[in-house]
Amino acid sequence: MSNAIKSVIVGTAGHIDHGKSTLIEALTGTHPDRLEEEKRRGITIDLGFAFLEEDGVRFGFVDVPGHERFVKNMLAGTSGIDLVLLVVAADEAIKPQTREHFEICRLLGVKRRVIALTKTDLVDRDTAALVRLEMEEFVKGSFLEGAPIVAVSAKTGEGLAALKQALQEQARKIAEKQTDRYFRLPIDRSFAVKGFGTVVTGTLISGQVAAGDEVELLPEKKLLRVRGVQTGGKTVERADAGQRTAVNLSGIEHTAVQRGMVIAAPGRFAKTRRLDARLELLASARRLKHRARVHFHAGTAESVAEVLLQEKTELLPGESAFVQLRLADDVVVVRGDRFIVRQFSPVITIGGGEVLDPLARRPTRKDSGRARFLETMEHGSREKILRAMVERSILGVVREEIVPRTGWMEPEVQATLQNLAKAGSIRVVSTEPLLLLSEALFQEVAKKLLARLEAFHKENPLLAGIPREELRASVGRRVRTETFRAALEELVKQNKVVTQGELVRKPGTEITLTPEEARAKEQIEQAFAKAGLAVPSVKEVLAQLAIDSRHAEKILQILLREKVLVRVSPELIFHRDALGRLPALLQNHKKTRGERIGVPAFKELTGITRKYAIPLLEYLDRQRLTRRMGDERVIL
Ligand SMILES: Nc1nc2c(ncn2[C@@H]2O[C@H](COP(=O)(O)OP(=O)(O)OP(=O)(O)O)[C@@H](O)[C@H]2O)c(=O)[nH]1
Ligand SMILES: [Mg+2]
Repeated sequence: MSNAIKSVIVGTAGHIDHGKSTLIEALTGTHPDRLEEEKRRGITIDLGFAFLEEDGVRFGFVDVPGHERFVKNMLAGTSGIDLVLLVVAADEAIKPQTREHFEICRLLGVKRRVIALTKTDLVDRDTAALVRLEMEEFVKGSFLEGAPIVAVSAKTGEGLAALKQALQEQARKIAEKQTDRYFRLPIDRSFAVKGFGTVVTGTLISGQVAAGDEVELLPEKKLLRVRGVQTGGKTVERADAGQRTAVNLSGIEHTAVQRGMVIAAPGRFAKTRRLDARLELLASARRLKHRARVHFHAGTAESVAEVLLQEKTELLPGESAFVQLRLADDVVVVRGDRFIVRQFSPVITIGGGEVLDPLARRPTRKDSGRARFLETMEHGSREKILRAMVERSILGVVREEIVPRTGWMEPEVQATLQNLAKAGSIRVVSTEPLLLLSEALFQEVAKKLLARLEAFHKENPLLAGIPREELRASVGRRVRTETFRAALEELVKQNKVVTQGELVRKPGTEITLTPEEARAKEQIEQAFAKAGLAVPSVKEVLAQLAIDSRHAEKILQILLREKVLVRVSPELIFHRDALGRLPALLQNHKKTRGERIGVPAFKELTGITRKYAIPLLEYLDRQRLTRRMGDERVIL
């Protein structure tokens, strides 16, 4: 389906006034400065855009400001570029933002590059040659080494053809973008167009977007409809990764959308304020202390961040380390995204790196496996990464977190999962919804259940088994219900456990009552059944039995567990049938005599004395069949 035209995003870089915008105009015919203030002051403040289509390549230019105060705008434009056009004026050579922009492009992982030595009409040949040498020296050993250095003059047009040629050559080396990833577009502008409504623009960094699509605005988590799509100023059916893209959105005011937000495939990305990353500190930076505050930039977003170091109190210039970044604002990033950090004050670029886990957990002193985990996130295979994620999760990993944390597609998740499950290292606790737990942890839960059950049988030799809910509660909240259920099922499969209705027991522990015990059980039940609501005292009932009191007490417990008898107060026990008649009695009273009922009326209704009436009413309050109001009850 892909047409023959290749889309390439070129970002300018370089010191203020070195001729970036003028050069873009000379190349494309469009002056990228748009704002009134930019025209008045003769400097670029915010991002500008221009297009050039030549020899099967559609260049989308993102022109950035060189002014040191607007580096943050530069950063929003530079993320997502394929190729950097570093502009150096021949009459000024290397200046501070030449260096800063160079470092930013390096840290963002920009691979393709062209250096334009511009304003050559202002210098003589020797000077131009000298600046060229200086540039060669400057880029030595860096990602820019070997970059074509093209001498140009936007004024005379000299060198422009050679520059276009150099851009073409670099463009040829850029791999086709993968359009089959989930759609993601970091927004750099939002405005209203008469008759269309809200339009957002940005560099489409992955996937595709077409008119009619439903997209999610993040971090707001708002679903929106795409009304139309443009690339390079033309309306298109669909925009692909690697294109400058304008998306017309319905269902939202343009003022509600800002630079830094993202539109993306619904449900595939997550916002975060805590991420684990590899951070490289520039050699030119000051040492960075644990918990230092910095400015964080990723995609078109920025936030203040706190840098948490691991087992270190500071990071030295030129060093790199695993860090956790705690952000003041929500951002949307996935594993592998690059970011830049700038010193809090004065604001200068001090480093950057790569996101390893966008949904990181709070670091703790005890967490000794964190470094190994991050190494896996950095370099590991998909299988190793998923396994490491699962192994570090006590509650288990759910589907909703896998895609946002890894950026994988659903089929990739599936394939990885199958390989791992086959290897037996992780347990698919449930598939709908997906829940993954480490096999070791799963076995631990099963072992715990078994131990708990054994203890129960030991303590309650006369009870048939432990109610499921009680067993569930005994393993605590750190075990999800799905895990409990799966572990129990596993134990049943292994014939280590038997379930019987709501009861769980060990096989071979069926309690068989002796004939005397069975008779005693019968007698107890009968005694309470016959008494109705005017129940006898427990002691009285047990005293009449032919078995000893310890046994009698146990049998009473069985009846209570089986819910044949119900304990209403410490002294009073009722048969469930007697209690079962109460709701109907109360409702009848409500219908004929109103919703309020006092103690005397309740005694009359049930034919019992005050001794029973008060505990019973309190029981009914607890059961939410009545509610106390002063001396009376309201029947609910
Ligand atoms: N003589 C000469 N002047 C140039 C050339 N290129 C740019 N200029 C002039 O240099 C000044 C700055 O050019 P811009 O293109 O605005 O510089 P910039 O790098 O975009 O500046 P910022 O965006 O503010 O960083 C303008 O007055 C241009 O006319 C050139 O090749 N020759
Ligand atoms: Mg400019």
